[in-house]
Amino acid sequence: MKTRAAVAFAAKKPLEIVEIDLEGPKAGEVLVEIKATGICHTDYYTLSGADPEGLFPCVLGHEGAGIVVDIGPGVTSLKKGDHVIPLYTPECRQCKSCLSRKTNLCTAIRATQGKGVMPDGTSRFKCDGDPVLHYMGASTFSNFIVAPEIAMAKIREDAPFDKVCYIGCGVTTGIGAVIWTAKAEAGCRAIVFGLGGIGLNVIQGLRMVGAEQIVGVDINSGRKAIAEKFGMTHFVNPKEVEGDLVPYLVNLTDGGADYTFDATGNVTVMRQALEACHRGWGQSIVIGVAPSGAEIATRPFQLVTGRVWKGTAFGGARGRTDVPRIVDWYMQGRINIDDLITHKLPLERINEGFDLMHSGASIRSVVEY
Ligand code: NAD
Ligand code: AHE
Ligand code: ZN
Repeated sequence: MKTRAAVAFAAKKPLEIVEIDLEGPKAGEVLVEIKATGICHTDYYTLSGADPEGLFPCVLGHEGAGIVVDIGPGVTSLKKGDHVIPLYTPECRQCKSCLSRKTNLCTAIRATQGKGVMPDGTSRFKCDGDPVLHYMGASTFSNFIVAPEIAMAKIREDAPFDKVCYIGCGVTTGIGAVIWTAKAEAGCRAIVFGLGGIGLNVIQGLRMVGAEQIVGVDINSGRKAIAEKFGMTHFVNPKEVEGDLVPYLVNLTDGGADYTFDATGNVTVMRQALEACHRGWGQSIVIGVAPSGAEIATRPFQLVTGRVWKGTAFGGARGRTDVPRIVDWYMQGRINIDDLITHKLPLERINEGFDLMHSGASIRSVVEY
């Protein structure tokens, strides 16, 4: 069949809207009509050439929602008509990682997913007869996709696609980093570095668990009002702090935060986030994806004296289990997604979504098909 997609033909080039060919689902795969997709910073990271796994040509996009329109042989967990959110972190429930209960990083299809192909080693997309690669097992910048059934969360049918698509990455990553990775508790003090599409969801996760102090740090003071709406109690613009940022934050949090979160992808900020943790127990959670080759540093003394450095992918969420629950939280009014979706675009204008992100004008742009 044909599908309309925004194709990344090369790094650093605008996406091109073209009609490409999509082969039907093979064993264990499903065909999904994507109804809406969010534009995440990670899509730009790959397009910019900073991702060591970045391959071209490919169909980017990893934050979407849609409807199953066909199933391949052997598919048992989904049927035509099911509403789904594609998962770049699948959940096979059988691999060593899934069975360990210690991580959400399912390994069942990671090797082929990282090469931009389906588990049989081939791509379902073609343009003028040449293969076009998948991205993060999702490729939600295409109106139709094929993906393994273990990489689909089945969700309730009354959930609006143009809102819950954001649960496919940003919402789950931010809230999950608080509740599953940090396991932050009521009454804690926390600092969130970067108040964008991820950091604002960290803030709402902290409010959900009952954090007492939620400090937001961003070089864009335009983020203060929206962050306050989501639960931030104190705002800090590093450019307006006299002297070093870390002692300022340690003082503001009465000796350092119980939990800090990097949602910038900047390794200097990651160090500040670790060092702003409380001596003895503070935990710093790395969410941001740093450019290829970047490294983190600190004095080992920071760890010797009890600070903990951790990272999180997809907020530690087990997609098929946890994503439908987060959709329920949205439908019950327990989390706010609507106010973070600042822009809606048709596929033809998808490149504007990246411009809006870089200028700081948008939190999340969503493309509706
Ligand atoms: P975004 O561009 O919407 O937001 C980033 C924010 O950080 C902006 O508000 C910006 O002003 C702020 N910022 C930039 N430099 C700063 C600095 N030096 N100090 C303080 N604030 C600074 O991006 P996003 O969509 O929120 O994504 C944030 C990061 O998280 C990206 O690196 C993205 O790739 C990554 N990410 C990781 C996961 C995961 O599973 N680990 C999932 C999604 C996104
Ligand atoms: N391909 C990059 C890594 C990018 C990365 O860390 N991706 C996160 C999700 S970001 C979503 O917006 C992730 O889940 N990583 C776990 C995994 O297995 O990829 C690189 O540096 O190679
Ligand atoms: Zn993302």
